[in-house]
Amino acid sequence: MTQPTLSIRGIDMFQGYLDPQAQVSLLDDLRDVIRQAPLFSPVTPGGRQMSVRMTSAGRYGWVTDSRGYRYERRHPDGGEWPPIPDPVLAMWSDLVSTERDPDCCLVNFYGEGARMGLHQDRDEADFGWPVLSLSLGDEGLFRVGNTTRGGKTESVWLRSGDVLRMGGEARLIYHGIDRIKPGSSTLLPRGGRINLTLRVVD
Ligand code: MD3
Ligand code: FE
Repeated sequence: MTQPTLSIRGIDMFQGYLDPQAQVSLLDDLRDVIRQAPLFSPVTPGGRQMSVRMTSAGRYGWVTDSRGYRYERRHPDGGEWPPIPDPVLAMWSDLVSTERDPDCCLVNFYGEGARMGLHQDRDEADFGWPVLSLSLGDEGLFRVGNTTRGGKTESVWLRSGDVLRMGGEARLIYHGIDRIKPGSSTLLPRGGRINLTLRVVD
């Protein structure tokens, strides 16, 4: 059983879960994913373009546009999402469950200046399943709030190879990424940060 290195408000952190060699290898798999399902710039239902670019792998992908936030079986370009890479599924089996695989692996790309405001993840049918997240590339300043809007927050830097698990009460906690630290990792040749988020959708 892998033990968390740190827990913040019920969010379990596994710092350095993936070693540098495994990160490089996974990056190759992600290049295949992005070749089959190119990153796109999502627009919120309110009409604002997000600074994070996204794509997905798995049975479902997460999308947003003027029609709302939701999961879809196809990429906005019309094709099916590629399969979730095996090393990502192995991480899920180790830290969450061998009973079932996640339905969606959301791929978020943060270039310099990209951020993600405080939000809850609540587009899924069953909050009983944890969410798992992996950080790759430049460090990102992660902000953790509460299960309701407002109140005090805590922040922690997420580094390349770090994994977070959000289950139980923490599943519906408000969270976001304030900024990334350009040049803090050599994993991505042109810099930036990638976050993978694994979820059971239906
Ligand atoms: C806490 N992504 O895609 S990962 C997202 O780094 C998202 O790209 C951020 O928030 C990123 O929705 C944060 C950490 C994370 C992911 C899901 C959570 C924290 C969470 C769900 C519930 C609580
Ligand atoms: Fe989120």
